[in-house]
Amino acid sequence: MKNGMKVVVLGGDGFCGWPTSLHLSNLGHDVVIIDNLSRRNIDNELEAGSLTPIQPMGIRLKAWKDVSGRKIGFYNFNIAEDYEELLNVIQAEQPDVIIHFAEQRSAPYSMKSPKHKRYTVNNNVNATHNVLCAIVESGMDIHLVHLGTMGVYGYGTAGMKIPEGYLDIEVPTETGERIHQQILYPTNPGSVYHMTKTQDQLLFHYYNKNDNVRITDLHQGIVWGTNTNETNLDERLINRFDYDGDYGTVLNRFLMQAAVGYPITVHGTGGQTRAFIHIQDTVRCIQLAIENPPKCDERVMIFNQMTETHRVNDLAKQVSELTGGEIEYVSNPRKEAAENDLFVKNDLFLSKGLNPTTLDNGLLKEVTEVAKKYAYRADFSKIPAKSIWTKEQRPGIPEQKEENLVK
Ligand code: NAD
Ligand code: USQ
Repeated sequence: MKNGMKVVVLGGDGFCGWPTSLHLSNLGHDVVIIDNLSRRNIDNELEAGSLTPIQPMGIRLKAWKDVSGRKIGFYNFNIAEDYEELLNVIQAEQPDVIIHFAEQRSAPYSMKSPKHKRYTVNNNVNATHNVLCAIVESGMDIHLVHLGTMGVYGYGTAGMKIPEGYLDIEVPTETGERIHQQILYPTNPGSVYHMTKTQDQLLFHYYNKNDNVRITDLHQGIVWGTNTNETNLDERLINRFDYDGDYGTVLNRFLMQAAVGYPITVHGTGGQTRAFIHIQDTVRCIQLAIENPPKCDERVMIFNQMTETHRVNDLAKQVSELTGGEIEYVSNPRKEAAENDLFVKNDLFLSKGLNPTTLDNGLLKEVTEVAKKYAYRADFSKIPAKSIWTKEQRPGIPEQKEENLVK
């Protein structure tokens, strides 16, 4: 690995992108962020916001300079629409690595209406395609690291652990021979958002095959936690904490709900099993991914970026036992299986030296403490998940009326 690489972080103002940018800058890399602040605009649209008081980009960057003495560059434009600007920045900055977080990442937001479905597809697929196209047009050998999702596989198990991207298959030929092949694991998205990530996979496959673009696709599970070693250095560096029904993810929502005295909203029976990773491990995995790039003629490298799997109902019980929070089983607004098992391989990151942070009570408490500290900023009306997958589903609103809940 080169020391002090030039790293362009697409989506570096977001929940995963911001702590990653700080982590890589802290390691001595020269980091430049591109972000159109669309996530902050979606907060305005939804009249919701981060529980933690995130600072404007200018203040974030100044705080980092004050704390570390290091400068992070910033460009504000839309990579899905401003292709020429993206190409110009790539040519000017000459990055060794581009890390691509810049997509609309909420499944419920992507299912809210035809407008939201179309925005998610246009934004995500064009963003990814523009990056690939610009890398090729620049003529540079740039390693692209993309944040994908475990949801590309669906959450089933064909009686085996989900492999890292590729499935070994045996094809019977007409002569009776059996030929071994590896194919991309069949996709099975559960939302329009997840579907865009399955499309990304094909774009990567094609540009890798045709143009030898070096690509690492990280199939990440649900990220929990809020702060990392670097965001903890100064209050102005604080990371996002999404808790609303569209952007809040399950474990952080449960911890926040318990902390502010709102029922823990388990959808349906809570039988869904999902893969999880702590935000501190997210930034470490991305470090490992850029330190271990694929070779120039290697196929797309796919890692499962997760450390453990849990059933939603078990998480709710664990949070309830830890905090005394009350569980409420609400309607499931999503069209998803009532129950699933999930077994996942994550050998690649373990082999590169990842030492997984597991879901211990200390870390769960830490998130609860952050949520308690900023509980005064919570808007209870934004907590229930109201985006429904089809007309058959009902919003996940607790029976207790909002006004009866202690604030
Ligand atoms: P986020 O919404 O907090 O951050 C995404 C950032 O990208 C935002 O700052 C947004 O303004 C920016 N962005 C979006 N579209 C853009 C565009 N067209 N041009 C420029 N900037 C744009 O999301 P996150 O939680 O940080 O997720 C980052 C990536 O990781 C996503 O691709 C997501 O699919 C993936 N991921 C997230 C999780 C999770 O639990 N948060 C889990 C698995 C995978
Ligand atoms: N759930 C509840 N109660 C809640 C919220 C969610 O029971 O209050 C349930 C959902 O019904 C679902 C599960 O928890 O079964 C996970 O929901 P989630 O919102 O935490 O996760 P998801 O929609 O899958 O999306 C998140 C990120 C997305 C990322 C994905 C990784 O928003 O960007 O791609 O996790 S994964 O789940 O592995 O596909």
